[in-house]
Amino acid sequence: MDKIAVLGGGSLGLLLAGKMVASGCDCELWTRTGDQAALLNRNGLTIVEQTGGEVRKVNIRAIPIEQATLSENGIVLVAVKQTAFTPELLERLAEIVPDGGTLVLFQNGVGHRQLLTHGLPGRKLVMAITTEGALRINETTVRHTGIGETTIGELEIATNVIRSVERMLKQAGFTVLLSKQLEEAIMRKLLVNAVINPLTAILRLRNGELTESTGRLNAMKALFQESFGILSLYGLKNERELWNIVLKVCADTRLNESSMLQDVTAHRETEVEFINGAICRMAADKGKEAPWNNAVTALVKAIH
Ligand code: KPL
Repeated sequence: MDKIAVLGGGSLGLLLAGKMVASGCDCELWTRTGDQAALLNRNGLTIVEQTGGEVRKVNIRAIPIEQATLSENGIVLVAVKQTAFTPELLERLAEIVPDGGTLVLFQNGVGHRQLLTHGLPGRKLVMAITTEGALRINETTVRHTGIGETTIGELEIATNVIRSVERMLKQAGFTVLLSKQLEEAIMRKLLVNAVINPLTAILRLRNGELTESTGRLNAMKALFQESFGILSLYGLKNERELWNIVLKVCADTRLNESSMLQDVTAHRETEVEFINGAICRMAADKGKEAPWNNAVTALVKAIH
């Protein structure tokens, strides 16, 4: 089996790496800081399950990104946010990931595929769209706050790589779907994030609390309708089904703090520019207005 690594010691990175190691996969975790790697190597990684509160500790091999290496056919699950793709990180990835290596991209929003296609030519890029809920409690502990689904798909890639990523994620207990209709899956996830993430961040609510009052539901609906209207100009269909999916994600991840709320609480830069900001740009390209998306983008930036 080719080497597999997860890049990113945030909530999703800890969840992916922890579950894969727990399922017997030989996977290592690349962190951005040496301190986090040292803590994980010393104390192990603790996963707290939402259902039943089961706690599992796994022994994980954590490596600071400066020391990471990858074999020729290695696979990296990239679980850092888009805001982390600094020129330094891209340069480091270009050194580590050889031509022919595979990067599986778990970012929210849009724009990262173009950035990495340009920044890391010759590498295979697989898009992964996930609705798993995860909350980082501290540098070595993650809570699995919502069971979701992960859709993975290909741009230009041999199917056996996709199959081996699928197999490893399934073995780790994740629900995985394969799709060739990636554009659609990306837009569907963009819509879910465009509604849930900024509103939970601005109102400081957990995902489940968003649907608990008429006022909040009205705001969700307005943001949803505007965003769907814009994305429908790019081919997105099934408005009613998608509204139900937004509500279902809130219910399934009700205890989760969205990644955007986690970012504003920790005073980190958010992905709003790649989610609602991207929808504003898509609207402008079609000569349309996007007042709700403009407003939430400005408000989330104002908090940060
Ligand atoms: O993707 C998410 C996020 O927080 O970024 C959801 C699915 C909304 C879970 O919180």
